[in-house]
Amino acid sequence: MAQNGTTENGLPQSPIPPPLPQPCKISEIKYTKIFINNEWHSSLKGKTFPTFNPATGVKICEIEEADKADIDKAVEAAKAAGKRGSSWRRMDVSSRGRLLHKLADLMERDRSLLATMETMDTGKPFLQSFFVDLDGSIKTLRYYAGWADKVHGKTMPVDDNFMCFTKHEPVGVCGAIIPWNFPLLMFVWKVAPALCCGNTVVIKPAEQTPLTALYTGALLKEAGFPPGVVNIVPGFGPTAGAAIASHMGIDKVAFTGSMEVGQLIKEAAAKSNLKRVTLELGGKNPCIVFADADLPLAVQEAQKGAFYNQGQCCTAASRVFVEESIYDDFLRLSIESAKKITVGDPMDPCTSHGPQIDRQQFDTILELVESGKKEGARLECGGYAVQDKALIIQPTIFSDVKDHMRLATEEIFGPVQCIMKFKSQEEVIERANNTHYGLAAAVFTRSVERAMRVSSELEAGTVWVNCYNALHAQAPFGGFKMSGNGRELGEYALAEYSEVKAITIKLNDQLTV
Ligand code: NAD
Ligand code: NW8
Repeated sequence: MAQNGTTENGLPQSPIPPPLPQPCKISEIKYTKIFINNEWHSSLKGKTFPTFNPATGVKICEIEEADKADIDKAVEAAKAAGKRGSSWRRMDVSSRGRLLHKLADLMERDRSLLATMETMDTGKPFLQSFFVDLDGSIKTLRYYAGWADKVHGKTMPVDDNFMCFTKHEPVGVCGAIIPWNFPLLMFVWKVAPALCCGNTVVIKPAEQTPLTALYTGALLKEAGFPPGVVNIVPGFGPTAGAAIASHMGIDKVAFTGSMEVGQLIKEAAAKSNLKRVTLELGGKNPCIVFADADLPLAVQEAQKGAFYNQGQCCTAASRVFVEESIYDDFLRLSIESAKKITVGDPMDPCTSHGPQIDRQQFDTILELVESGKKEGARLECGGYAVQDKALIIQPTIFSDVKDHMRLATEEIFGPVQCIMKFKSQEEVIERANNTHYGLAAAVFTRSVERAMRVSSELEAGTVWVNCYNALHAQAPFGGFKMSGNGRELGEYALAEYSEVKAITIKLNDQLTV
């Protein structure tokens, strides 16, 4: 809604606010099998694995488990769907765009259902699933739908006797391996640009969160994508994931997840067929608050940055540097605000903070909290699990965090905000950049000049000024340094999903007048 009593299209705003979206009643999960060639397949080995609701610990359903042989089958389907002469290959480019728009329409139609399913599988608050994950997914699909007929080559002036131009062609079969923190959004970030450029896809959702990806399989079929264009292979990393990374029939792999696994993926790609690799591997993102910042805004945004999605964001603001003169005020306001966060049942519209994804992540986070206490950081609030509420960790703030502590060097992936003090601009830039990561950073200041200077000097793929987690389908997203290779979203992602072919034609001099 625009302000001043009008909606975005200029019509008067209704005095009654629209009702909040409600979760759906899901009595049964319909899509639990491996999706190949627009059909649902059982696992060749006959294995299944359970997926749990992290808010209740209750098993939701069993999922057919893909292993190497199932991946082979999916790759064959993807290859056939993308081969010369196939309907997908011959489809005119604007129809490709229409199919992506159709998929976005179907996601809009089933938005409440998908948001409910996402919340069941991840534990993220329902309204966040509805307004962030679904909104981002639909916008990303529409953004790439628009690009489908606009991926141009160039004409190069060489010499008079040649005609030289480039064509952007699909890479071929694109593998994708995605994490559990934004299951549907990450699915779309990989699949939408891949399809926009005419590729076919074999994608593995995370073992913790396969539900919305599989549901989207049914929507892809309903939208009219030809069989084999997208194949969805739920399974585990060391089996199904590793089979994708080392597959001789896969031409490119896109991965989002941990740095350790990112290294394995690149190694497997190198040792198999040198497939193209794009990686998004998280960060230890600095958030710098200068004394001239709008303090309440900085407190609020830094906090959102630290705790959004229970801190399970590759972009999490996990190192907050605050200028000395406002440090005490910043800390006090942050603590007051963190204590007000409503923790609890993610299906409840009042909840803004739910459980961590699983017991393993929960234990790792609490172990890092313990390390912080031992290493001498000051625990200001939270720091423990919420009584009787499985897997929920109270939003946690540490002050007096020092650069060498594990809290300040390791990715926590939990609701832990680490607050540190700085004295000068030069010092804080040096400290902010002193990490192997380089995904995102933020600066809070009222000075345009300082914002320009500091954002230029920070080593990060994204820098937010006076905001946090401001992601858009139009803007490229990805890491400097060990946070990754390549970019997702925006026009830049198209380059990761196309091969450039240079065609040079010799012109016959005899025919010139
Ligand atoms: P992970 O890297 O193990 O998992 C991500 C994906 O990779 C999943 O689909 C998984 O099945 C797959 N995978 C795992 N091992 C694989 C292998 N050997 N070959 C191919 N694929 C493999 O991440 P995790 O164990 O779920 O989480 C551990 C840590 O990773 C977190 O604490 C966090 O620090 C980081 N993480 C980062 C992101 C991100 O968005 N960058 C997302 C999730 C986790
Ligand atoms: C694509 C994504 C978004 C969007 C909005 C708000 C908060 C957090 C995230 C986010 C198109 C349009 C909007 C977020 C999403 C993914 C990661 C980290 C943060 N995305 N958002 Cl990895």
